[in-house]
Amino acid sequence: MTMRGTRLSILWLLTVGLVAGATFAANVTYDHRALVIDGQRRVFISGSIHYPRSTPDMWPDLIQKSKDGGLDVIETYVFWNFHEPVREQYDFEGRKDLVKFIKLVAEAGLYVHLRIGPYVCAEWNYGGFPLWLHFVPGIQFRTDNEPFKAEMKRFTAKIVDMMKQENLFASQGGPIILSQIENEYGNIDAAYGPAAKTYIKWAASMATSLDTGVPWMMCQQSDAPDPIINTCNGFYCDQFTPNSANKPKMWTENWSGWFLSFGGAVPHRPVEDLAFAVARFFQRGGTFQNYYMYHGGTNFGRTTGGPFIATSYDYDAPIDEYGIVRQPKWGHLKDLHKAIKLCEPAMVATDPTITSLGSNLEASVYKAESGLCAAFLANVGTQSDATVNFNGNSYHLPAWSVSILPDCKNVVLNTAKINSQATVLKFMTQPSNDDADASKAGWSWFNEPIGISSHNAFMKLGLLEQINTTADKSDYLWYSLSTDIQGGSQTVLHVESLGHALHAFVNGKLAGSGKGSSNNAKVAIELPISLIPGKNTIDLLSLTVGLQNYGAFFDKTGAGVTGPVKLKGVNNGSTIDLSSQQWKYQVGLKGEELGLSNGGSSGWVSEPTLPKKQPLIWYKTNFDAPSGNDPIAIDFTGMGKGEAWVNGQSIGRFWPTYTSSNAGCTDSCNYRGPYNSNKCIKNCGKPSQQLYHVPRSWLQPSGNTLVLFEEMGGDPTQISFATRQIGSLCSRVSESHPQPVDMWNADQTTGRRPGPMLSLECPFPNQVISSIKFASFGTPHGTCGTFSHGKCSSTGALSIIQKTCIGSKSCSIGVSIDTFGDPCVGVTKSLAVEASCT
Ligand SMILES: *[C@@H]1O[C@H](CO)[C@@H](O)[C@H](O)[C@H]1NC(C)=O
Ligand SMILES: *[C@@H]1O[C@H](CO)[C@@H](O)[C@H](O)[C@H]1NC(C)=O
Ligand SMILES: *[C@@H]1O[C@H](CO)[C@@H](O)[C@H](O)[C@H]1NC(C)=O
Ligand SMILES: CC(=O)N[C@H]1CO[C@H](CO)[C@@H](O)[C@@H]1O
Repeated sequence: MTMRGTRLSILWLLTVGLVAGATFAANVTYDHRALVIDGQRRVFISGSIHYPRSTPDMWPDLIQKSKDGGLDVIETYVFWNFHEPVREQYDFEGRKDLVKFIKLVAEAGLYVHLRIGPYVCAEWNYGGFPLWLHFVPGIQFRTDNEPFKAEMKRFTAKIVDMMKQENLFASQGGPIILSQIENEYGNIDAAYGPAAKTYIKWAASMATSLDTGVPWMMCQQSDAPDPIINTCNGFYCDQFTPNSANKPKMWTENWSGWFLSFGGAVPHRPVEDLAFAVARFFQRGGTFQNYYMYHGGTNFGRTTGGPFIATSYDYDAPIDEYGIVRQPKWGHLKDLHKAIKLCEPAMVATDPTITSLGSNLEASVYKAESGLCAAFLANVGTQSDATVNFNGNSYHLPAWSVSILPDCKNVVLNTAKINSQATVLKFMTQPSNDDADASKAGWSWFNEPIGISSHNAFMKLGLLEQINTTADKSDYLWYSLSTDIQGGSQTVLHVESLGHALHAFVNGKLAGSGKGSSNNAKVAIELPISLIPGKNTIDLLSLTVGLQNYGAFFDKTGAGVTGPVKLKGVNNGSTIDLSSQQWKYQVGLKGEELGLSNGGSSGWVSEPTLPKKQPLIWYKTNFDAPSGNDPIAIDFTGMGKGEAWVNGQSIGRFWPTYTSSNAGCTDSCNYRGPYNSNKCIKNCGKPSQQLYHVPRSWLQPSGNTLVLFEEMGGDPTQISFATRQIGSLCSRVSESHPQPVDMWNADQTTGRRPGPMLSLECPFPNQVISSIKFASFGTPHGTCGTFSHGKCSSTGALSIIQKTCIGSKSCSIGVSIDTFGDPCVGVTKSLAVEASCT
């Protein structure tokens, strides 16, 4: 019922929005300072949300949370292979409904940055290129090549026309203020020689000729021809300058975290560093920056690029994979955005004047003729805090931080001082709805045949490259050989593959497996085997785990068993190379041919006993959705590697047995100093990904079908459901923090500055603060979940917080001795609180 209500109101909003939207055609241009909308320079905060990485049901909430977080613009790539899986057969339904996504953004009152590419990288399969493109005669990707340019132009024009038909460009009254052509080509264009230059010139004029009425940009392309704006991608972009004095300084990918790989640890970028990078960019004249990602989401199905990019694309983004705000990241950035927006009038009026205030200390002042003044003070040192004098006042600047002064006098925010609450999220295992035994009895299965089983199999002399052979119709390719070579007692099967993973069967038994890694996809295995007298069969199941998406000529990175394949130590001790023998090939699995993924087919059995720890088994069961509205995950503990489908929709590849290395994690992540994707990683020595998102909208209350294909051997009875919930709500605010940025405008009228406040708010609707697990005013230790009292602690803090907060959805308290008394005179105190909501 609630669902229906939501849909109706969205429909209503859409209709009203379109009518309203159609009347506001905007004139979008740019100058050396900023994008200019209807003659007004603007400071824009943008964030990436890729529509296919969530479900249409989630879109309105993700967009609203982005707006609440202070974004002005939503950025998305357009995923060519998702929309045109077969040449000239387009699909824009469901998760592919780009127009609907853009209209929802417009509805929320936000702008859109449409990055058409159509090469997108994006940790997306094959960088977004459809596989059929690879088979176009004479094609060379991303260079001055006629067949490629013709296809690129056709798809780009198709998307632009679609947008125009729906009046989605700002010039038509729609939300799109900016579009991208190509993507990070400048990083790799040297490899393409002089043709790279002509290609980029062509791409620029092709895009411009499509006449969208809004500017185009290219990221990481220092030679982007006019009028295309060249922009910066990176962890920091404060040092970037565009290639013309007429173009604004724009940052189109600021990596809010990093992506997860199977076999990798979980990336984490501390918000103090992210906020520092953003503030530095605006301090040094930037006016548009985009978080890559603001919501990362999930690589459903076989959409992940790679190889080895995980199914979760959480990205440590401000909104997590499940659509819940990640705190304090989301909240601190929200405060930062408000602080920057307070500076916008001064920032768009003039260029900054940048001066040194000492070693590692820098001030930027935006002082307009009208008298408007905003300043940013930075300490870019990684070790020591500093105190600086600026305009006759003294300011304390922690190491690696920026203070923002919207009036050139009062600090409204320091990037290292977090006012936002933190939340600890947890997964709660859901008891199985049937009795344990009943649910175990509820599994049926199908044994995938080992080796060739399809009449579509074919013979070929020698070993074939996999992507050319499968055209990515499946992850799987069988290489099969029957031989009458006589083995010895010490025969070894030696197989080399370009990747990505491999299972070798000898005479119908799994002899061993091998896998590459995100650093090196190649596989080489040596397996001791025993051959029988007479015929022996060798069946190699080679598989891909997401196709390459980045690098010069990435499309030519092959996969599969290209050899050599050898038998070492045969009867007379010699080695026999089998590479150029007559091999038999089968693209894909029997179960794929039968369409088992949606639960259909008559091949399923449920007796005599459920097979466990055996390779190549399809499993099926029915389940009821976990109750409530919390986001759902499946915990794949007990399983090896494969793919899973819920009601016929692929939730992605699972691979809980691929663990990260033990090294490289630290308990105390120091945000000070330049970030890189290996810094502050978490979860070392554990499965890279154990929990896999199942969108609520794919489930019915009961009678859902779960199908798994397990390659290596697993025990499906160990699988469980979990729901994403809030564990605790915490905050820690010091007397030395600036007061909340929200109160700035009120102060401007009253002239009073009351000092720092601590605020808590239950994140889910209909929740109230139900208990205070910890409260201390003084010198408390620890972080959320591990707070403890320090030497100095006011006695009344707990009861004061309880009185103020319990029973309310949110509460705010002044962090000062006026509220709590002074437990230690002369010491800077802070207030730490841990609460829970129900
Ligand atoms: C759009 O704005 C630019 C710069 O502000 C101006 O030169 C141009 O005439 C405007 N175009 C229209 C159609 O209003
Ligand atoms: C695929 O086949 C083409 C044409 O035979 C060949 O040029 C190319 O190198 C092959 N690709 C790979 C990755 O081996
Ligand atoms: C060993 O046996 C293989 C196949 O049975 C044969 O081709 C090869 O010539 C033999 N090598 C020697 C050194 O006898
Ligand atoms: C140069 C580089 O590493 N670019 C990467 C920036 O981050 C995006 C998103 O993770 C990737 O798509 C690029 O490959």
